Amino acid sequence: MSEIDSLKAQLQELQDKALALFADAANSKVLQELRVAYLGKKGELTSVLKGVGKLPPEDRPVIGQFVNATKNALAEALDKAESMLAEKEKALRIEAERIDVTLPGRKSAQGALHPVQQGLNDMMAIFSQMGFEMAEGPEIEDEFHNFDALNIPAEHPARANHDTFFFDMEGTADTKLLRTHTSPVQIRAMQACVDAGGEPPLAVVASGRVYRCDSDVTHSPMFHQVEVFQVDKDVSLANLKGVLQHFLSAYFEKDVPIRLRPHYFPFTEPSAEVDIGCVFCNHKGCRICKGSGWIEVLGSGMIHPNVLKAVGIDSSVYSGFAFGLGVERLVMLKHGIPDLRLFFENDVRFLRRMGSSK
Ligand code: 2NL
Repeated sequence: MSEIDSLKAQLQELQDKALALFADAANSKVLQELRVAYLGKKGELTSVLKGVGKLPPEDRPVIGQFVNATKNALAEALDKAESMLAEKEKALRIEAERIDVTLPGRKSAQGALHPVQQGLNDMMAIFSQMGFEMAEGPEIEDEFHNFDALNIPAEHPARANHDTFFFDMEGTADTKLLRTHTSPVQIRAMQACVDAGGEPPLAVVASGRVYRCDSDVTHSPMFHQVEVFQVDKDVSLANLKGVLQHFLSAYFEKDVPIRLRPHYFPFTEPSAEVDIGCVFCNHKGCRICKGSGWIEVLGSGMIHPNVLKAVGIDSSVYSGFAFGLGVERLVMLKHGIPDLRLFFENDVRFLRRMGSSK
């Protein structure tokens, strides 16, 4: 075979092999490698071209045309295969990235207020609606606001160390303590009114954490109180009972019977404990109310003249009632919660069961 025919055959063979490989290329990366292998500087076509030099000069243009045709055929086939692969790869990528917009969304967990906070908010809303102004005060108090102003003298058992958390304050005259009730907030509210040159009528509801050095099944060292007072001319025990009747029926969401039982508090005179008809047996008598049909819910009374005196309100002109309640106790009664400790363990099963979106 002549030199030129052999070269033509080589070129034809190269083209046939290349076109088959291009058509089979699995992806654009393989195709790119094939482009380099055939059309690159050190590629197959270049090595065939080296044979051209050995041809007689008159044959060179003929084979030159043939080489160009092969080169064009390869380039064209590569471009075609490349765009086909690009199409295919794009289609695959779009399919892989497809989002099913009909799938249901992922729900995020919804929190809820702690049952004590919920109860506290409900109670505050009721008093707020009745016209009582809301007040807050410090949890770290002094002896005057927590005790003296409330007619609790130094020798009173409520002041004994076993009930109160005192701060260890070396070389300081003013003893600090954690408030044992929300009453000092009320004292501060009365003082603020007098200091501003004002005078009653005053109607205030205070709430917050209180602390007692006491811990067992029915007592927590920290609990919550809501406390209410009203001072004006001619405020009577009848006003107290009316406010209590409305509040307790609103909170328990039914017409609960109430009764006032004589009691003693240093800061009120007369004082009374307040019972509601037992919510467990509907006032009939059961194990929980010990057969009486009544359950104690809070303490109350007419503000002692010494308390009004301590804040500078004239007790010969003004009188007032006051009452205080334990939030945990009322929430337990409303929801039939059997154990105070459930409020502080933060077991999510309990919290979820009690949870509301309020
Ligand atoms: C209870 C009893 C009570 C008061 C709190 C009060 C406040 C002032 C003056 C007079 Cl500034 N009294 N508060 C009165 C009676 C009872 O709480 O057992 N709470 C859990």
